[in-house]
Amino acid sequence: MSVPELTSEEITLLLADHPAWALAREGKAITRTFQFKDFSQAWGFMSRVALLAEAQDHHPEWFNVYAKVEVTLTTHDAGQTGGLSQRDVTLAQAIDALA
Ligand code: HBI
Repeated sequence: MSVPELTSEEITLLLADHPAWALAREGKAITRTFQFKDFSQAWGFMSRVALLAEAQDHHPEWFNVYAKVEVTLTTHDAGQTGGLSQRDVTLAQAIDALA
C-alpha cells in the first residue's frame, strides 16, 4: 500500500532535526554510519534496531562490518518508486534514541 512521500520542506526539517543523517539516493533515502567499540556492541545495536523495525513494521537497509554499521532508511511503498516517508522519520528518531 502506497504511503505519502515527504515534501521537500519536511525533508529539510528532518535533516535539521537529525544532523547525523545525510540524504542519499538522490533524496529518496537517508543514511547514517555508526562506529562501535567492537562487533559485540555493533551486533547489540543491530538487535535492538531489529526489534524497533519489527514493532514499526518498517525495516532498514543496512551493512555491517565488524564494529561499523551503515543504516539506510527509505520507504519502498512510498510514491511510485519509493522515497522518504514519515515512517523513515519515526524510525530514525527511534534509532537516534538508541545510539
Ligand atoms: N520497510 N523500509 C521499508 N519500506 C517499506 O515500504 C516497508 C518496510 N517494512 C514492511 C513494509 N513496508 C510492509 O508495508 C509490507 O508491505 C512489506
